[in-house]
Amino acid sequence: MLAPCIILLLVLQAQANPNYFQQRFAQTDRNRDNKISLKEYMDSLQFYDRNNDGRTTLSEWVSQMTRKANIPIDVSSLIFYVLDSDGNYLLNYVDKREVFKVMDFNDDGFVSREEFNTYWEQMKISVYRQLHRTRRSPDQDEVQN
Ligand SMILES: [Ca+2]
Ligand SMILES: [Ca+2]
Ligand SMILES: [Ca+2]
Repeated sequence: MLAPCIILLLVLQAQANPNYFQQRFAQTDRNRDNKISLKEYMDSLQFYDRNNDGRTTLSEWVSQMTRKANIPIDVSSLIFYVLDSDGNYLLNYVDKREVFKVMDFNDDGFVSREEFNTYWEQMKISVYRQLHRTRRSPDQDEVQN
C-alpha cells in the first residue's frame, strides 16, 4: 500500500499546475541556452518581488504560488521557509545564491532543466513529508495500526 505522504503528494501533483515549473525555467533562462546562469537566477527574484524592493515577502510568495502554480497556502508557506536560508522571513539575493548552489548538483556553475526539475521534485516530497507529520494526530496513528 502507498504511504499516506505519497498519496498526499499525488493529490498535490493533480491539483498543482503541471506546467508551472517548466514555465518558470523557460522564463528564467533568458538567453534560451537551456541552462540557468547565476545571473539569470538572481534576476528572477523580480518575478515574485512585486513591489521591486529586492526581496520577496511571504505574502508576495504565497499569492504567486497559489495563483500561478495552484499550490495550496500551507504547502507554499512551507516552501518559503525552506528557501529562506538565513531565516529573516524574506527571500533575497542571499537565499537565491544558496538555492542556486544546491540546485547546481554537478557544480558546473549552471542549473540545467534536469537539475531544476530534480530540485523541485525533491522539494515537493520533503515538504509533503513535513506536512504529513504535522497533520497526523496520535488518534489517527492508532486507527492505522
Ligand atoms: Ca541561460
Ligand atoms: Ca532570507
Ligand atoms: Ca549544473
